[in-house]
Amino acid sequence: MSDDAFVSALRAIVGERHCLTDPDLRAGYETDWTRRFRGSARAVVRPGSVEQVAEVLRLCADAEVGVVPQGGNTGLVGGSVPRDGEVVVSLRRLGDVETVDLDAGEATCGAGATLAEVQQAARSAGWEVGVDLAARDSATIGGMVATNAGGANVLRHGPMRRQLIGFEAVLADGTIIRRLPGMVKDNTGYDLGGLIAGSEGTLAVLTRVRLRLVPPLARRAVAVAGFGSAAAAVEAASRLRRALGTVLALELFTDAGLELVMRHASAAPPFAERTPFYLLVEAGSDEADPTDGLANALEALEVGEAGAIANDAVGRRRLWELRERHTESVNAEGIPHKLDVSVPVARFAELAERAPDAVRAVDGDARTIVYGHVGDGNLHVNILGPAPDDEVVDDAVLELTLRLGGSVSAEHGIGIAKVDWLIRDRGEAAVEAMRAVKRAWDPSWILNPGVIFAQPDS
Ligand code: 2HG
Ligand code: ZN
Repeated sequence: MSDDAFVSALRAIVGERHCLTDPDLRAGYETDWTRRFRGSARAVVRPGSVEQVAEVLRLCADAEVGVVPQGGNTGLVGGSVPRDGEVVVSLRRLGDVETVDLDAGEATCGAGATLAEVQQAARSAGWEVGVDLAARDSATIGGMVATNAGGANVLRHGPMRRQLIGFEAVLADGTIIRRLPGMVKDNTGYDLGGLIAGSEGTLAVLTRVRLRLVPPLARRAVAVAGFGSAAAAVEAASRLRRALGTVLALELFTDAGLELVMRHASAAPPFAERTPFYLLVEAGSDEADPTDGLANALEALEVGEAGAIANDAVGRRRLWELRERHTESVNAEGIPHKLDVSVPVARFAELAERAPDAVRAVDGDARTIVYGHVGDGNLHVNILGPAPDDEVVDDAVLELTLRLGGSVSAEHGIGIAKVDWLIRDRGEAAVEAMRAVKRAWDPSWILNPGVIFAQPDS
């Protein structure tokens, strides 16, 4: 089939308006959020139904054209942008939040609904989504399941895979599979939804998702405390976890990161004294106000005056922004290298302290900003300075992570950024088992080619 005939066939499926070939219109779909990863697409299509997604996939399979599924394009490892002439399938138009089951505490929505939209629907029905993250206004539920996104509340509710109780997806040959009734107990053969979760668009294209919801906590309090070392902050985090009934989040950031957030997000520091490390803790309760309990627990840590606490919505948001606005503030400084890694909690402080040294050892001019989710052992190492395709600093951080017994991807996925590291992390046998799944589900290798592992003949 000629290129023109292929594009005409795409147009016939999704309609003229939803098949973008003009470079200006494609541009926003072709570059990732960090601007580090970009490529060009043969076309961007925006299907309006699962049937249209299925037809697009059938056409692409017949023509042997790669498909890059895309939600909110907030991924950070290059997995949602084209590499070389694929068709980008944007799921944004499948954005309805169809039902919230009040009794069961479950929501069903299109893959293109944003997290904020689902949170809004859940809240107005008296429920809450178990996962929350800073990109909530753009990140879509389909993309979040496809990447098994984590965020700040994994400590309490787990990542996206744990919220998933039903899905609808289109396989590489255009077959639709659907399992949406929503039953927590459903041991009926292989857990296909669990497999699609975290497969980064390489096994199927998610079109609809059913999520379990969690009961909202009536009261919350957020505190930020300052520490002289990462080790002291991590030690405090585990003491707080034991002392407080319900801990929703335990987050770490540094003074270098705070400086950037103050510069780019017009934020004020949490308190007058500046310290090398900061720990943010959020506690919740169904009944009594958790503020006193949190304040007492912090006092017992003896961090002196270097603490701030808030239980009203505005005050809590102000403290949360100091942590959540790191990503955009780092981006405002330049194109970052982003390493999202995790280590056993016992090695977390060591990683946070040693990562900047490991970077400095290979690039004396690079700037390293670390922040992350202490409770999960998940550190985000952001590096500014090296050219986007210079991977020396990336390798140094990933090397250190493996030496500390960690994982090269905690919550952002492998994408195209860490393909070479997958085998070093998992070993040949495990990666071969993953490839076998890929071959069975997508024999022509058209779904998100180049993501997670290199194509067989490349
Ligand atoms: C976060 O925890 C996100 O804020 C983004 O996972 C991490 O910017 C990053 O590196
Ligand atoms: Zn994170």
